Amino acid sequence: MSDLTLTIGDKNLSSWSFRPWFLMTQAGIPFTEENIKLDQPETRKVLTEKSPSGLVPFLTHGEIQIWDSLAIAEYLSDLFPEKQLWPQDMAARAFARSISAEMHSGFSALRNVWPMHFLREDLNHLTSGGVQREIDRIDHLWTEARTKFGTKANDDEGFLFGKFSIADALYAPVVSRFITYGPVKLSDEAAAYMETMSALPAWRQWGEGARVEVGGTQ
Ligand SMILES: N[C@@H](CCC(=O)N[C@@H](CS)C(=O)NCC(=O)O)C(=O)O
Repeated sequence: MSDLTLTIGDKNLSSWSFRPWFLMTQAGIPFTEENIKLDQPETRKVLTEKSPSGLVPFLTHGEIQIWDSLAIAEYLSDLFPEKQLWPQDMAARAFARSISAEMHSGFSALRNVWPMHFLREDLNHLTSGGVQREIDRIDHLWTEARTKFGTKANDDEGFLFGKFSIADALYAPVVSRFITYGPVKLSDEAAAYMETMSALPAWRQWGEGARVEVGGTQ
């Protein structure tokens, strides 16, 4: 049993939970998963008792608790330096940190108008409220990451910076939204990036977990 416990919300809906779960699973970091069902009468009480922030996700490592997806990612990067969760090249790392921070603090139109529904691929394509502007920005960021860094890396595996990194985990729920509400118009590089992400075993595993949670109804 691992000494790391990641507490998350519903797999179909909790985009913030998806990020550290996907990071740890794809990077091969062992952990115990704890699930809290959101939107239930008892959810607030459970979260208030257990979570430092009253939200999911949070990570427990012995006496230490880390909350908020980006802080969890940084903690894991410190704990497992050999996993190289940030790109090794300094310019690539600066870009990766910038786009991860931009994801973490921004894209509110996309988050509000297109909430994550991991299991759906057929929802209406509503691009009001700044959504299209944010799609364009993400298309630009993914394309720039791939062409400037990803494709130039010796060990390019199709991720934003070649090898899998925290930036990919931060953008995983966006890939899911683009599948759910798409098709969205993207550059060839960005579209290929989506294919890489959604073909991963960790992606499938999250989807299988989501399907079990909803009782196979979606
Ligand atoms: N900034 C936080 C956001 C966490 C967050 O908003 N989590 C939502 C679920 S995705 C939550 O816990 N909501 C509590 C509730 O629905 O009661 C992070 O990066 O982890």
